[in-house]
Amino acid sequence: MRKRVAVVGAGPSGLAVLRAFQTAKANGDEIPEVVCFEKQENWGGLWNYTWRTGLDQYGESVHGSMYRYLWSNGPKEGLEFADYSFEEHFGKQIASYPPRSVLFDYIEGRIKKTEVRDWIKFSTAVKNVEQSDGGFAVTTCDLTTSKTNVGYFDHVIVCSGHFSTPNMPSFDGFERFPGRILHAHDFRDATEFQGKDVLLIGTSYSAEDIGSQCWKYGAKSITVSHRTAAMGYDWPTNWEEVPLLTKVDGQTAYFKDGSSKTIDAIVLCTGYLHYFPFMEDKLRLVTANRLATADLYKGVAFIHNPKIHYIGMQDQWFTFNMFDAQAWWSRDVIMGRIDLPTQEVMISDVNDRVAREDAGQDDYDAIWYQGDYVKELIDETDYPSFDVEGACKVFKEWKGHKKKNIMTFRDNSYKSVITGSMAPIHHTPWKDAMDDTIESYLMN
Ligand code: FAD
Ligand code: NA7
Repeated sequence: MRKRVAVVGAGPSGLAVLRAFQTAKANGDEIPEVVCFEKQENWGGLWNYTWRTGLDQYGESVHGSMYRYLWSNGPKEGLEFADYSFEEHFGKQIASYPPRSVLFDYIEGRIKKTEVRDWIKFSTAVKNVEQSDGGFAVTTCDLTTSKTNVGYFDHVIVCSGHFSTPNMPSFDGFERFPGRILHAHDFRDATEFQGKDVLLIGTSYSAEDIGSQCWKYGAKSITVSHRTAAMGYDWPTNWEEVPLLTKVDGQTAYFKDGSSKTIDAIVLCTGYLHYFPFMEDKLRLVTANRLATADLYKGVAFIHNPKIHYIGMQDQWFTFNMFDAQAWWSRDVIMGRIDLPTQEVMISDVNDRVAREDAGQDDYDAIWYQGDYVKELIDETDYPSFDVEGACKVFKEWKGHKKKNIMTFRDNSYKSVITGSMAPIHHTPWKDAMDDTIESYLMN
């Protein structure tokens, strides 16, 4: 009997899994039957932009957290697929910080040329995964007909992402605040905040980029409130960093150092939860957003039932090529090319990864830690090896460019670690580039 594999989600991680199996098939190997369930109408995960927030037309929670005018927050040279370069896709080298639509085009370009779209059931949400007869019963709902179906699979690969379910703290006075309070997940268009005094809570990528978007599209002022430490960049003059919010009273926000500010809107850039309500309790990953996730052997196989794999559940420096490395490894475990050790060994692997991450001192250690992880997986599979060290160096340069000037870092370019060619400098500085269409971006 051919094995059956269920894949939850057709974002970059799910598509990496489909690509891994399709590559094996193209090499003449006999592969399992792979069925991918995707609750949206199209693939691409977060890169598949939606204007919707809250619930969708079927009453499902909206997955999308991306917004209009979003440009890559890291250089594309750090995420390039080793088996499909940007040059192969676009027919030329392109600048280093593509807008969302350009990256979406690249993601789907690799997979569009294959038969794998037929492996995906779109508008189909996975509602429940539970153990059954040594395998798994997977309950899905066809959202267009509301019909439920149960299928049986030998393996389930969870690729449902973890930047969709907001972490939503509350602060004193929120219930009476006269303006808008939203989470980064629901932020869609910075022009909404033109001429407004905006308060952001949080100091990571969402705060940095949503603040920058609001600044670029004409907010009157940006105030960023931190719990642990300020971001410390050399911000524009109408931008300030303040300690944690203590309360709001009417339109006045008060901070821990006793200072206050009049504000029009509050954006909670307070991160996301790993949320898998469709997994039965004993199969559900429970972890913080970190590089060494809890309970995943090699960052992929769930130690309490290693027939369940999770892809892309780490906090991310590396993205698309790390998902590929994980997908190839997962495929090879399922196809019997890689043997799993005893549970004891798997547990000690997880503990060792946690200890090594904890021993790191700073972001640079974190980048190299994740780079080493990507290398480790690639070495165990036939995913094309690439200069991971070079990608780490690109991330290091990127961090230097951000430190130098947070509003111009996207005007830099880097060398591809896949093809060795240098990216062009984009034709318009990011702060002046209001047109984020693919046509405009490719005009170099
Ligand atoms: P996702 O992209 O989240 O895809 C998961 C898929 O699973 C979705 O299509 C979803 O509909 C589907 N799904 C979920 N639940 C179910 C279910 N129950 N049934 C069926 N289908 C389901 N990374 C970068 O490399 N560069 C960037 O510039 C960058 N910017 C980002 C900006 C924002 C605002 C956010 C939130 C993230 C950003 N990321 C960026 C990181 C991003 O996580 C990855 O690039 C990538 O999208 C992760 O892919 P994924 O497939 O793991 O998850
Ligand atoms: P992150 O990277 O998880 O960061 C979350 C931020 O929110 C971080 O600065 C936290 O501060 C802060 N936070 C969390 N809870 C609170 C509370 N209760 N009060 C104040 N501050 C809080 O999430 P992002 O959304 O920025 O980034 C996720 C992905 O989206 C990323 O990959 C990007 O590419 C886009 P802390 O430092 O812990 O004090």
